[in-house]
Amino acid sequence: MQDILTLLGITDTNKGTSTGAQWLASTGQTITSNSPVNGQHIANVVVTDAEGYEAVMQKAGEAFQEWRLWPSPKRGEVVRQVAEALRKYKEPLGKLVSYEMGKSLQEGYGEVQEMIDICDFAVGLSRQLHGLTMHSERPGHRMYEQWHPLGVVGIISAFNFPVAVWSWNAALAWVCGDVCVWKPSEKTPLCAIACQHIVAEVFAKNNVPEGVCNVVIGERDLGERIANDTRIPLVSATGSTRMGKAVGAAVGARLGRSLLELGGNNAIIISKDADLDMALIGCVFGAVGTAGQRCTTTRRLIIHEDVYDSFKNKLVAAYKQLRIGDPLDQNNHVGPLIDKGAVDQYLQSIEKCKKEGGQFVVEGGVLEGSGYESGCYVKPCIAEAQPNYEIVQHETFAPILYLMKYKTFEEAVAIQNGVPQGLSSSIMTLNLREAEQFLSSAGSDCGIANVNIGTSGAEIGGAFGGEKETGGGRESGSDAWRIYMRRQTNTINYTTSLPLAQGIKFDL
Ligand code: UN1
Repeated sequence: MQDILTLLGITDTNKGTSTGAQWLASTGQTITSNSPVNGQHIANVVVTDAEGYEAVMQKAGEAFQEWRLWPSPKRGEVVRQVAEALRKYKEPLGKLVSYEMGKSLQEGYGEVQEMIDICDFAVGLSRQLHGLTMHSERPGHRMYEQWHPLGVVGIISAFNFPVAVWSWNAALAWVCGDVCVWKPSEKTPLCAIACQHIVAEVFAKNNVPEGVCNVVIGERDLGERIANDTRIPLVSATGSTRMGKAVGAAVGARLGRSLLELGGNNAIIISKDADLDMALIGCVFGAVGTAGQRCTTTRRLIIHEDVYDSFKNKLVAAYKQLRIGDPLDQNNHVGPLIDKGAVDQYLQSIEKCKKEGGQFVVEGGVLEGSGYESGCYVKPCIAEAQPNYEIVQHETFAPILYLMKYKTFEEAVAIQNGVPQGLSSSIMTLNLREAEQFLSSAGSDCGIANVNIGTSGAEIGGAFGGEKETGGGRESGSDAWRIYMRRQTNTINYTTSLPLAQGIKFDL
């Protein structure tokens, strides 16, 4: 790992405040990054202090004045080169993601692939930041709309996707002409430092002004600073609903924009008309992939009574096959949770579920002994539960799967929608009527609704995000770029008189 850290510009103690090529000295305390893989200390990072934050905001403001004037295809060309650099660094960066966050190596690489893909998407987008034209009600007038850069975008990202979610925001924001200030999770600061090195090299080669790509390191107070900063017109925040409510309230109080991507409580409906073998793969990967730490993780299965027992037995058998251990070893399916705090939450949720009457058909527990020294490895588990249990209504960021039974399709949809969150949802069925009803306005209330695939692993080309307590934000593909720009409506009069709209007469 040491050679990878060196290659990615990481030392024993890293400065955590950067405007691009420059790393600013801060006097703040340091935070420590430990690997959940083996519990070992990786490196320290100096926290951004108030002065460092001001220096970054100053630079970001200056950089925006210049960056907004670059033609967007030229900005796109720089982002194309960022994608090239990410291709070059895919292996070491993917390994660092796996080592610092604990997800499987394949998923670490997959995350870097998502970064490459969004950069490619953004390059094309840089020539397609289209506005509409309208017909004026007045003769000799033309109306159209333009999309202009917005300014400084604050990006607050979570530990579970320590690099991809930032890139979904940053790649789009950059082609839109914005500059970014990134506060990564304090649990995965080294991934951010590595990305900053990779991007800074590309930016410097292209004479991109210092301050287009900034990193600040800190905890909750730094997030609050960003949320309250009127110089930041858009704050994009990914994390818990609790965090999102605080960010949304602070940004809303100053009438800024926020893009919130918060908790999910994602369900798959297993119809009696499902291909159960295919459904099994989607459900197991959805529930245990990333050790249940995706916001799109499958947390609930709503199973038709006719196939309930047979599908439950298939699940139990599949869980017995799961190999839990070092995520860097490609033979393992499930790596560790992020830290011991997450392990505690997992244990508490299991207890709570039992207290409410849940029956575990696959028992949970913390693994001990050789290979599990970090204390962060837990067993994916399955409980039979009722939809109204408090714990079932709640997102626990761990591999706990709840099984529920249904009789009618309407009942299944009601259970699926009957939680505070609204991110991702799926139905497994070969019945066209059911599939279409699930996707209709009376079906799933989530931002993502799938048929015959699981709830996780969305592609970058679609808009990503969800409703209700998930926060309503959309990022990544489709037209998610619009939130990073300001819309301007323009009306031009090319006649020799000045007629007023709505037929109003005003003679002097
Ligand atoms: C997240 O967990 O915050 O759809 C993002 C997925 C990934 C992204 C998840 N592409 O599972």
